[in-house]
Amino acid sequence: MKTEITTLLGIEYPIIQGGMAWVAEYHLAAGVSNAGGLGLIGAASAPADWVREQIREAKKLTDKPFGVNIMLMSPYADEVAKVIVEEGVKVVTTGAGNPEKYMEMWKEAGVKIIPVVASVALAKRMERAGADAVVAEGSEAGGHIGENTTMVLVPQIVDAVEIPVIAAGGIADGRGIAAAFMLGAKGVQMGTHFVVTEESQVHENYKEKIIKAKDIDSRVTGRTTGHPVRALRNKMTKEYLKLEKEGASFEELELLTLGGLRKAVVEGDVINGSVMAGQIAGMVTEKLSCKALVEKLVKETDALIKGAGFYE
Ligand code: TUI
Repeated sequence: MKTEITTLLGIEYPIIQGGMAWVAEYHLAAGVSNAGGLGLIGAASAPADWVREQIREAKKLTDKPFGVNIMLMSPYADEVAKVIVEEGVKVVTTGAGNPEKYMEMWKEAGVKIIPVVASVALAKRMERAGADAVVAEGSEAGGHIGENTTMVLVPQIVDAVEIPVIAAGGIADGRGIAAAFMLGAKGVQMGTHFVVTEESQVHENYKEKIIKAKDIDSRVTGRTTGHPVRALRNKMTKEYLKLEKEGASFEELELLTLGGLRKAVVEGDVINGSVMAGQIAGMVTEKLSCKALVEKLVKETDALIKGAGFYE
């Protein structure tokens, strides 16, 4: 499965693990990198010293490349951007904003830069600013999302830029990966399925909630506040959406979600917490090791890409 992405990153398979807030810590990142993909540590809203420690722990578990995802709304983004350079991290991905102000510093340090984008305009801007690749994330994804689905976003971004495109949102098996390749992507980023791997440190309740989820269990809160977030439906999303319909204030809504992800991931409160997951949760039914999952994905994709003809 050699593509421009495996060559760019020095990895075996073009499968990247999403930099999920609270979820993407060093055990998971190292597990994915050791399996031949690219693991990511999600800096989320954590202080720079936490991120530094995570990077050092990951290095103890893997000698393969791994990356760090910076959530650009974080109050610590400036400091985390520097830690990436100081600790010699090979790859950075960014989310929820425009990373332009850090790109020169990262380029000088030889860090590969892969912004996550949800629009053609930002993809083009990132290419002009010197990005090595982009992740085109469709609205099937979990967490903070854009407007377009993966199916329409990926080919439009592929046509708009020269740099390789990585597809994200709604991918959890070989069929999704093969489909992404058909749309012109050179790699994929997956989050939800990696949440339920053995290496993932999230609370068992969170994993169970994903495994039990059906196709219709996904909700998007915050469309009215300009911060749309996809999560599995529960008491919190129900109350949130009711309040949103009634025209509640930004402050009132924030109060419901504040710390909600931590509550779900760490405490296992999947009733009042925010169980961020992609729409594909309905298809995630088993807990595997990172290695077993990556091997399964590669086998399934290979069979479809190299397999017998499609037509009868
Ligand atoms: O960033 C994500 N997904 C996330 S971040 C996150 S942390 C959070 N927690 C609670 C509430 C809100 C966030 C959870 N999930 N994905 C990458 C992504 N980036 N999706 C969409 C975007 C995006 C959106 C707008 C990127 C840039 C942008 O505008 C850039 C600009 O300023 O032009």
